[in-house]
Amino acid sequence: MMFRHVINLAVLGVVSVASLTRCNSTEDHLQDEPTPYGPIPTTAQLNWHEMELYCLIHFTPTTFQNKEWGFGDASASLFNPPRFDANQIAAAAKAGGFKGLISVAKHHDGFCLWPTKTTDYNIANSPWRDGKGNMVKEFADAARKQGLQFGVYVSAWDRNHPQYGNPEYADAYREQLRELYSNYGELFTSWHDGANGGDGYYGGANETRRIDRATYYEWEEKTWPITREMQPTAVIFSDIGPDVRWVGNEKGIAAETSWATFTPVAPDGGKPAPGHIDGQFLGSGQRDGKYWIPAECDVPHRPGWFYHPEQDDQVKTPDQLFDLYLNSVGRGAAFNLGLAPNTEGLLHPNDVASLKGFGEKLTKTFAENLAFGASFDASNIRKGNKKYFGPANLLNDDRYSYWATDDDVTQPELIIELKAETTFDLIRLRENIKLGQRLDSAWVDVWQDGSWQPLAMATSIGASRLIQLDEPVTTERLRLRLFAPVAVALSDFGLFKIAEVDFALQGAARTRADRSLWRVMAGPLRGSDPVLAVDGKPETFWLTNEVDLPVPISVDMGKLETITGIGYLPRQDGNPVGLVSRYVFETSMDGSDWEIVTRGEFSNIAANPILQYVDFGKAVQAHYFRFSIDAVANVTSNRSAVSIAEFEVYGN
Ligand code: FUL
Repeated sequence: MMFRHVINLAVLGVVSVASLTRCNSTEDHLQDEPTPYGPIPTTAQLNWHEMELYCLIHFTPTTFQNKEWGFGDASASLFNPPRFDANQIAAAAKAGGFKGLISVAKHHDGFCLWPTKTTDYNIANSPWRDGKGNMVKEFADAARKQGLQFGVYVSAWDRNHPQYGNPEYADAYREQLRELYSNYGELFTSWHDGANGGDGYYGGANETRRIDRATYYEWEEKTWPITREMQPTAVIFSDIGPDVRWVGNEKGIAAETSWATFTPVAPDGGKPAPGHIDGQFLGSGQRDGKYWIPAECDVPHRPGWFYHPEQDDQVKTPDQLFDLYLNSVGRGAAFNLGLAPNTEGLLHPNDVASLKGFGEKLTKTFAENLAFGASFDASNIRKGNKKYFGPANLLNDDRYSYWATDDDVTQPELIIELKAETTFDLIRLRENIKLGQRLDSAWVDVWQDGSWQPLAMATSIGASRLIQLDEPVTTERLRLRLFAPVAVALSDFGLFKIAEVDFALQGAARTRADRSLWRVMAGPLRGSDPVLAVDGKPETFWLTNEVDLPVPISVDMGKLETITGIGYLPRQDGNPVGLVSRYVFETSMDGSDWEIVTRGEFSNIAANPILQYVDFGKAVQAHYFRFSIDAVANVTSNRSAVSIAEFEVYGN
C-alpha cells in the first residue's frame, strides 16, 4: 500500500499548490470548500471513475483450442487468425460506448501477443503476419484511433514457462511488465488476475506447481513500483487493489451497497496479495475502509471469456448489458466487458450488433437530463455562496462542481420543482468524490395528493448511483433528503427515461436430448439423490459426501441417441463445494463396454460457474453414457464432495 500513499500525497500536494493562488479573488471559494472526508481518489483513479466502461479482449492460442484456460502446451503455430482486424474490435467497443480497451497480452497459457525477449512462446514464433506481427501494438493503435484509452492484462500464472515457481520466472514476469509499459504509450490500467498455480505444461514438466501468492511476486516491494514509475497514470487492478478491487464475481454485478473504500485483509491474517484475500467485502467495500479502492465488475459478453462457436447465440443483449451497467456503474463501480474474437480474428456479428444496440440504448437514455430547467430550494447552501456551492451545480456536466452545505448541516433537504410534468424511471446521483465518499444515504420523495411519498433510496452514492424505479413516475415536484456524517458535496442530480432498442440474435439454439427415459446410476454414494442432476431444475443439485475421486455417474438413456456434445451446469447457489474441474466422458451401447469420447478441464469454474459446454466435433451413437469426475476446483487431494446441478447431452 506504500505507493498509493505516495500518490495520495502527490494529489494533496497539487491541492496545496492550488490554495497558494488563493489571493486571486475568483478562487476565494477554495478556502471555503469542505475538508475531504476519509480516503480520496488519486488522479489515476479519477480518470478511471470517469471512464466507467471498458473492454477486455481474450485472444490467444486458447481461442483456437476452443478452451477457457490453455494448458500452456498449444503449439504457437496454431495462432494464425486470417482476418484479424483490431479496428473492427475497437470500433465495435466504441459503438458500445466503451471508453477503453485492455489487451490480454498474456493469459494463463503463457503465450505472449507481443515479441518479447522473456520467452520463445510468443507471437514472433507464430505464422501470423509471418512472425513479424505485434498484436498488442495493433490493439493499442486501434484503441487510440477510436479515441479509447488502452491497458494491459498480463497473467501472473504462466502454465507454459519452465521456470514458473522459481525466482527466475518472477523476474521474467516483471520484465514482461517493463516491456509492455515501455512501448504502448500511456496506459490507463495494469490488470492483475488472481487465478494462480495448479497443473500446467511448464516447459514439458507437465506437473502441478503452486506458489505462495503473498510473497512470490514481491508485489509491493518489486513489482508495483515498476508500474508506479513507468505508468503513473495507470490504476493497478487486482482483487486487493491497490487502486481498483475485483468485485468478487464474474457476473458484472456490484453489491447494492458498494463503498469505494476498502481495507484488504488476507484470509490467514498474513499479507494480502492478488489471489490471497478474504473476499468477504469485495462486493460491498467497507464504509470505514482505509483506502480508496473502488470495485470493477468484470463479465464476459458471452458465457465464457474466450470465443466458443457454440455460444454464438448466447451473447448478452443490449438490455442485459444495460442491466449490468445499472448494477455496476450505477453502484459506483466500473463495467469491464469481456470481448472474444473468433478464430478468424474478428468479433462475431452478434457481438458487434449487441454492442451497437447497447451504445444506442445508453446514448438515447442519457441524451437529456429531464431535470434540466428545474428550480431548487435548498435547506442550506454552504457559506451562502450560491455560485460555488449552490444546487444549480447539480445540473451541469461537471462531476466536480457541487452543492455543499455548511459543516454543521449534515441532513439537508432539497425541493426540486421540475419545469413541467415529467415522466422518468431512472434517477442519477453523484458526489464530488474529490472530497471523498461523504453520504451515508439519499432519499427521494415525490409530491403526491398533497404530501411527500417515498420514491427511492440508496446508500453508497460516490462516483455514480443509478436508481431504477419499478415503474415510470410522472411528477412536477420532488424532494431529496441527504444523510452524511459531515457536510454534503453532491455534484449531480439526473432524471432519465430508459430507452428501448430493437435487437435480435442470429442463430438457433442447440437441441437437448430428451431426458424422460433416463435412468441414473451413481453407485452407493451417500449424499443427495443423483436424479437431481438430470431433473431439469438448475436450482437443485446432486451433492455427494466426501468421496474418493474419480466419481462416476452413469445414465441409461432408454434408447439409442446421437450425441454431439455435453453440458455440465455447476451448482448455482454460489457455494464452491464440489465444482467439477476435470472429467472423462464415455459412451456405451450395452452398459458394459465403454469407449472414451472426450476428457478435459472445466477451467475458471470457481470464478465463473456457468454451463460448461463440450462439443465433440463429431456425432457419437450411444445407449449409455458415463461422466467421471476426476478433480474438483480448489481441492488438491483426491477426496472431495462432488456436485452437479444439471447434466445434458446434445444432438444435432
Ligand atoms: C479470470 C481468469 O482466470 C479468466 O480466464 C479470465 O481471464 C478472467 C478475466 O479472469 O479469473
